[in-house]
Amino acid sequence: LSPWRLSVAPMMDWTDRHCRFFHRLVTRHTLLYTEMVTTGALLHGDLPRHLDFNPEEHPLALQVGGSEPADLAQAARLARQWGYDEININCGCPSERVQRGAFGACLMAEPQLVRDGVQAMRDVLGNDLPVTVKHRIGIDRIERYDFARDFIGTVAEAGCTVFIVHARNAWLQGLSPKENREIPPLRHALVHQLKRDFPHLTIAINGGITSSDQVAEHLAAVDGVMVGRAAYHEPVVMADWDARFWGDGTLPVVDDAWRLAIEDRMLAYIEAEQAARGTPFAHITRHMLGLWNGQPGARRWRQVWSDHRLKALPVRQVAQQAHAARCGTATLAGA
Ligand code: FMN
Repeated sequence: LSPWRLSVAPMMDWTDRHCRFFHRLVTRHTLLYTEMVTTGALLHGDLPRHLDFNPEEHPLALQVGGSEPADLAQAARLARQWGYDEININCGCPSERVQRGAFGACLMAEPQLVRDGVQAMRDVLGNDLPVTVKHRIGIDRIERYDFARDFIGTVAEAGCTVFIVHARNAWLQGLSPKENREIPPLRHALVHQLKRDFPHLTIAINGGITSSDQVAEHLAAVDGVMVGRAAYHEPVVMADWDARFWGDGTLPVVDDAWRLAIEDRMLAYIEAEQAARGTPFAHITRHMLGLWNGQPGARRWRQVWSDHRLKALPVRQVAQQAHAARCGTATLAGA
């Protein structure tokens, strides 16, 4: 099976190492991505802070934001040194901050520069780890199919064989990045067409995919599916992925015991993190708030975890309070 068959999208501020550890408990095989790390941060910043991860997180791809081939080459060296399984270039982010750095989605206007960046990274890496590109179907009002097709064609000249395509134009002006995740409309069919035109390349689709049935439909047309917000907000969406898409195990029964087992492993992880690094539990539990969604009392459970008055308590005590609240047996939180 292609490693890109199914993945969780890179999401700034969301898919940090704690979030990835949590997702890994739900799906053993799905490819996970880091948040975007800029080449500037990798050249001048605190490397362990940006790059460290838990070995459990594999398979794991590092996403970088940058455009200078020499800087991207250095990022590639670091990705290999740190033990990542893939390095991915962000050619899809429309934020103004990213545009000032001249990378992200505006790179789609400069396919030769992306090609040169990929080449520089591949010169460093050889076959040690793949260099992949995540991009949009177009920028601003450019809606021609040729634009995306020619972008891929040019970047593939440097030996990039994996393209993850967010099926929506990036608007470099007039929308916030958040708005640009809903506007303009998705065009999934365009990504399916890219696969038909590049049968030898790995083409993964991204954008607005929210259920396993939708994943299955897209896999009939492309090589892979990347899911972002749905995986984050409703982690239970990923519960059947190992069995259904990776051929591992039987479909789990997603009941209270299933949720409690994952939660229990997270509590052990939180205790270890607190002991090793003093990490406040809320930095970790904030990624788990969707775990009980759809169950009675889920909102009350979330409220306890978000209650700042409880932040000094031992984490297992907070967990108990959260479940007492969920089951309606609690008195006042913090009491
Ligand atoms: N895309 C990137 O390529 N790099 C990022 O760092 C990144 N950060 C994001 C942060 C947030 C909070 C969200 C919601 C999205 C981000 N994205 C980023 C875009 C997602 O990777 C994905 O392309 C987009 O959300 C569409 O997929 P979805 O509809 O499945 O969420």
